[in-house]
Amino acid sequence: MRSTSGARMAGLCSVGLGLTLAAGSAFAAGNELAVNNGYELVENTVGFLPDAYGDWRGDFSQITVAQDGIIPFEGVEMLQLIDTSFDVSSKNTVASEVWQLIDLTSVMDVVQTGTAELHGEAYFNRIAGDQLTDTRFSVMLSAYSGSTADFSDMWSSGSHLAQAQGIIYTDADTQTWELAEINLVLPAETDYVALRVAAVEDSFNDLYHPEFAGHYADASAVWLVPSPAAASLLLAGCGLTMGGRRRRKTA
Ligand SMILES: [Ca+2]
Ligand SMILES: [Ca+2]
Ligand SMILES: [Ca+2]
Repeated sequence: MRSTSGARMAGLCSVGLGLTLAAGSAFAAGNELAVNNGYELVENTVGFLPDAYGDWRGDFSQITVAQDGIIPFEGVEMLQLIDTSFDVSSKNTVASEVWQLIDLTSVMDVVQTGTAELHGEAYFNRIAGDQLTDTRFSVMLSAYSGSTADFSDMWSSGSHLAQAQGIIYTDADTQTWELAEINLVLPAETDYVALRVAAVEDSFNDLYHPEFAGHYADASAVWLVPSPAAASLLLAGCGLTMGGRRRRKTA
């Protein structure tokens, strides 16, 4: 029992060290929790809602190379948000949303302390357009308990444990990408997180395809940040473990 507990704490200490080293890194290489966050692997992004990890899915959208005079923020592909539903039936809503469910297995030890803080971000850009061209985008993180297979029910009923949204209003310059970002402290009972990127009709509620004339997302990333509380907890834990070892040595 003692060795298992010690091994678990040693794991936490090494996780804490990794987080400290990653702090301040722009793209947090090696700690990225989202899959295909730069949309460089072409996949079908159209469906109702995802029910498994690592699958971009949502409203009518596509992964594309540069177009409309817009060059991807990173790599050679980006996500185009096109309509506010995943089929052609209803356009009377105002957000084109694409989701990915985030697997927290690699950081579950930290999540279970109840102090883990996730950072979510995405870059957005759009055509210049005119006064009817929509400008608003957002990135959202939502924490859930239970199975990813139940995500659509949980989302529909608003049954998240915690949620945060970052909103950005984009400019008319196709050469610049605007960053939306958000941090969310995860309740200890969190099993998985949903990342949502969205374009929103804030200028004109178009009822016909395409509802968005040239709206894009790229570099949609999620990583764990070391909150001061979590860092203190981890440092205290590491100190206690080392002290315990020293005491045993001298005994
Ligand atoms: Ca990309
Ligand atoms: Ca821009
Ligand atoms: Ca609409």
